Formats: sequence, structure tokens, C-alpha cells
Amino acid sequence: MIGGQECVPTEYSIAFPHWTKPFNDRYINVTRYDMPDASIEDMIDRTVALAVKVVEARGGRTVERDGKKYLVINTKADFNPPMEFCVGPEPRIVSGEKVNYDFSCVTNARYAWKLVSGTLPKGLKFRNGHLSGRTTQIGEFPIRLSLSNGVETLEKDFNLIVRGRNVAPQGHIVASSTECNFAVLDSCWTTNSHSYYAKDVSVINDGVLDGEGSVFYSLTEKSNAPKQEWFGYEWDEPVTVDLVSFHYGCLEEFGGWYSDMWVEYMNPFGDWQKVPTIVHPALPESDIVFIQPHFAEFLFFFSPVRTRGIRVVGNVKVQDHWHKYTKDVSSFISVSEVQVYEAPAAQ
Ligand SMILES: [Ca+2]
Repeated sequence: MIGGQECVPTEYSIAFPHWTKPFNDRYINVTRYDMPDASIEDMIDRTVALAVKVVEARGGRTVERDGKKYLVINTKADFNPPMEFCVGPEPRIVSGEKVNYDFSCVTNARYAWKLVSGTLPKGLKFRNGHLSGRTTQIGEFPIRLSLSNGVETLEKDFNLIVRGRNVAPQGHIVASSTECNFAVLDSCWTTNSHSYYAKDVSVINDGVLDGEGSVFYSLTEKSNAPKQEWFGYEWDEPVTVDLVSFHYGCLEEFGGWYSDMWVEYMNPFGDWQKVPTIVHPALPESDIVFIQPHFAEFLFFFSPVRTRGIRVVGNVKVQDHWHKYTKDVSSFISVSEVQVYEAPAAQ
């Protein structure tokens, strides 16, 4: 990159004799939704023009020497990012476990943070945009935070959720598929690093949410037939629970997510029965590929049930794909963790 175009051998950049410009000056868009093909020169020109504008606005200038243009950068220029709250994964607060969460990020850590209203769960403290401590106060805690640069102040509401004890590690995993078929997966048009992939379903209750070997694909065969997949637990002794978390792994262009999903518990007769739930955050508005979230966690709240089994079930999205082999492979779910939390009364 630093060396620029001169470091790319000509036989790579001008692959055919009738090309007159590197890569034929064409950017062919394959996977980015709604973006057109484009001229590479045009993209470069517009990127450079923007860079010059930013440098000049911060005390730099353009000079001309021997017919060449140079950009003189003011090395003392300060960059003040627009003041705004970051929107990302909410803090995971589990009863009795250490909390270490930053509401601030690299662009807004310099501003003044304040807890404006609301009460923190007992045992937690908020300082300079950072939430820390340990609490056993299960429940929901609405708070309002503010962010100020001394001139202007922004406020935003957050809802802290303190979860009960996670009983998933004590359960026996029940799942519609238990091993990933790598012979099929390796022939597909994948877009994620293969180091993510786990070989079997045992990763769903190990407490690891992402990173190397953390993601199970329930891909068992070369098939795009519609099907349901489920992931959950059975316990030797009944548990009393009121919250389930489902954590996706990385998703592929050709699948990995549910069209719809819900929670079931095992009733006293040993049958799976659907539980009415409230989901947070809301599930994606539709199952179209472009809005499916990688590594997102969804919380399913419900009235406490005493049961020996809990599972997350759903219809697998059957996603079309342009690639010859991949278009026939679509029926799988990508999951990194499923947790089940004890209701407060049970503790
Ligand atoms: Ca895991």
C-alpha cells in the first residue's frame, strides 16, 4: 500500500493486452448492496480531494514545486470528533460477576461524563464513562447519562439489565445438529475467517462469545431444504428461570440466521412448549441478508418457569446465493452461546 501502484507487477494489474489502465479502471461490485460498479480513478480522485480539504481546514496547505503538487500537513492539528454517544452492545451484567464496561469509546472518552439520573444496581459505580464493580441486585435499572465538551451537553437513556445466575453450564446440551460438516462448508463461498469455526456444538455454553474457535455452524449437509434448528439444555434437576440469551456467531452471505425464533420449555409431560417472551433488542425487522447482525445477542424475557429443559427454536432462513456450489447450501444457524438465567426468587 505504501509503495502504491508502482509496487504491483504490471502483469497483475494489466492482465489483458487490450487494457490500457491498471485493473481496466473498473471496480466491479459483487457483494455490497446497492453500490454500483465504478471507475477506480474516479474513486481515487474523490478520496484525495476530500483529504486535501480536511488538511487545509486544519492549517495545512497545498504547495507547487517543479510542477508537482505537495500537501503540507500541520502536524499540530487537533482532531475533535463530533460529540456523540457510541451505540453498541449493551453491558452484560450477571449477578455476582465482575462488571467492566465502557460507555465511552476512543472518539468521546475526552469529554465529561456524568450520571444524570437513575440508580445504579448496588455494588456498581460509574466514573468517566466506565461502569465497574459487582452486584447481586437482579432486575432492570433505567439510567440517564450525559456527555459534555463544556459548551454543549448531550443526554441519553440506557437500561441496565442485571441477569440472574447462568445455569447453562450445568445443563446437557440438546441441539438439532451437533457437528459441523467442514467438507461442505469448505466448498462454499465463505466470507469469515475460518479460525472462527468450532467443530461441534459444545461451544454454546463455554462462556466464550467470540474469537477463535467460538462459532458453531449447524451445517450438516449440502442442502437448502427448509428446516428448524434448536439449541438448548436439559438439567438433571429442575431449574426456575425467566431469561434466555441467544448469541449469534459470524454470519455468511448464504445463511446462518433464523427467519423467526422463539423459546420453548419442557413441560411436566416431557413435551416442548412455546413460552410467550419479550425480546430485547427487537429482532431484525425482516430476514433479508443485508440487515442480519453478526455476533448480536438477543434476550428473551418471560414469566418464571420451573422446568428440566429450555431451548431456542426457529425456522432457518433459506438464502439464495450467486455461487454455483453455495446456492445449494443454506440451511444452518451460526451460534456462539446460549445462556439461561435463574429467576431472582430461585436464588
Ligand atoms: Ca460460546
